[in-house]
Amino acid sequence: MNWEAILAPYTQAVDELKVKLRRMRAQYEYESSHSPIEFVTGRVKPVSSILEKARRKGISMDRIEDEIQDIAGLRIVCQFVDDIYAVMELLKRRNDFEIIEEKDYIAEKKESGYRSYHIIIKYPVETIHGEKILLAEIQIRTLAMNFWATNEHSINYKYSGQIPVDIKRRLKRAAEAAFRLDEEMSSIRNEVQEAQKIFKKKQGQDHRK
Ligand code: 0O2
Repeated sequence: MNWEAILAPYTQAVDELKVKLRRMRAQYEYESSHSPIEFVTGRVKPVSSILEKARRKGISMDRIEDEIQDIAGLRIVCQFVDDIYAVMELLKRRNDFEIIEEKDYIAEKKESGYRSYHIIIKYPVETIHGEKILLAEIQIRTLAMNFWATNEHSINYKYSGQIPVDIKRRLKRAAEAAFRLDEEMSSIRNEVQEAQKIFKKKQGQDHRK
């Protein structure tokens, strides 16, 4: 299989979507209002991970692009849980892609303790052979959820998915601690935001000195 050719439109989609989603944050900055988006990352799934997922899920080579929905993956990280739903509203209003699936792993966390909001979108890219509509996954999560998921992902990789029981238990406890952190921060959200506004204003003043 010519992976370079297959993945080229996905690389294009990730590049385009990173720019578009990052501009959303920039627009809030121009307007000096709180951005529900803290930062945006994106990646194209490595070929080895695509093949591993296909093998694990029994997906044949000719079905990979239809059934592996996260070959193009974007991640939007927010400060507060409410921001996730604000971002979802913004994404639903857009005309440049269609949301075809929503998975709320915040309301219903995964067995591992994983929390995040996922959407699958249909996104059109312009290629030299015409338009290609492909699938991409956008994960939306808080900084605390991201911290947990990044660490759990590394541990999972280290143990090839067979995490020892004791570490699994600790990870679940850590997931609950991250959840409580999000709850506590939400309860003092106004304080945090006011402090950040004051800090930003001061930074602006210092910059002009
Ligand atoms: P990557 O790129 O290494 O992160 P699945 O059957 O669960 O593998 P499915 O059905 O395609 O996958 O969709 P799901 O579970 O909605 O989303 C899969 C992606 O969500 C994963 O991608 C992770 O990025 C993230 N994710 C889901 N569950 C967990 C979890 O328990 N821990 C962590 N850290 N991340 C999770 P991949 O395929 O792992 O790829």
